Amino acid sequence: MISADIRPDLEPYYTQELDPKNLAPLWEVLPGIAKKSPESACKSFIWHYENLRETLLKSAELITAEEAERRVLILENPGMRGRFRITTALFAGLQLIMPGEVAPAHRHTQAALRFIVEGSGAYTAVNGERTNMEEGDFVITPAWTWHDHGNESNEPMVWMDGLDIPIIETLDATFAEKYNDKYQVPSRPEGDSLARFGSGMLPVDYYEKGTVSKVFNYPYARTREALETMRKAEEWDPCHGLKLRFVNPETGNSAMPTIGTNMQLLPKGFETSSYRSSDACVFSVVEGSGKSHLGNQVYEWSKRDTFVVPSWLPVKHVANEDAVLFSFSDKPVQLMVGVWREDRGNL
Ligand code: GTQ
Repeated sequence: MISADIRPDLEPYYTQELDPKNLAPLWEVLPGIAKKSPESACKSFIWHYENLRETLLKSAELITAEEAERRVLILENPGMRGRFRITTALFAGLQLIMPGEVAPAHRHTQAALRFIVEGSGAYTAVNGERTNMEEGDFVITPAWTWHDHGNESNEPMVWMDGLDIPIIETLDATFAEKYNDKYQVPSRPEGDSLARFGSGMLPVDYYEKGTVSKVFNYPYARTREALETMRKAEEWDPCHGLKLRFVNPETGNSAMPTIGTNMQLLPKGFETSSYRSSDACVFSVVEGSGKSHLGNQVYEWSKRDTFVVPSWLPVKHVANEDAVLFSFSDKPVQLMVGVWREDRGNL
């Protein structure tokens, strides 16, 4: 910034001529725009599940899912409090649905993922098809699809929501509406989408390349089995262990256009090499325990914890026992725009 001490003569031009005309001098702000590397308000942080579970369950005594519409505790990045986001571009929260409750049907232009953290037997319905959800399942509700959630089991159910709310807000493309009923009456049998689109096959004469996956539940049983089978080859990536990304089977692109999701296996004792990338990343611990060095901080984690890694911060994971990590980020957007970068150290 050009200091008023150095160029006091510019001041009258700024205040008397530019400001009243809604004009501003770029040269005063350019260093903050063209930065050498990302300088984000986003901070690293971990939410230990055991510290928040009671607090989350208490919300059910205070407000019903129906009254809340979505009973979610937002995971707010400590560097961006009040801005309801976990990274600069993405929202995350923990949603609770108690036995017998319904989170009423609605749709919006923001796309959502659900990653099941605790419980089993609740469902999400997307465009008339229900899917039963189990721990570790990755479920999507694409932009502008009707969706409602219900819990017909006897236990509370908790999942992590990941949404592209800040991206859609930046684009000023937010639309939403409520369904004319509390929930959608199923119009397709359960498992229909997965059978048609998620079995390594597609319906004959179906050649669409949609922007979003028609598979809307990627069951953990399948994901876990894939990782377990792959491990026999013992080809561990130094930075990622074994890491797979969830894809839209029509294209091989990410399941949703704005949010990329992954599942990775780190075997007991594995230490990853230092890695960083330009996509800030949210991790949910599915199995096992370990710790992650995020910059110069160390976070110990175990099952059901959530942690966030800001853009371009070096990461190293250490697994104390076999560990499985789910993660999501805005990487697909960065790839589409051509700005995504990674740094694999000296590898
Ligand atoms: O389940 O539809 O965490 O609309 C935030 C907004 C979840 C949902 C959130 C939503 C939903």
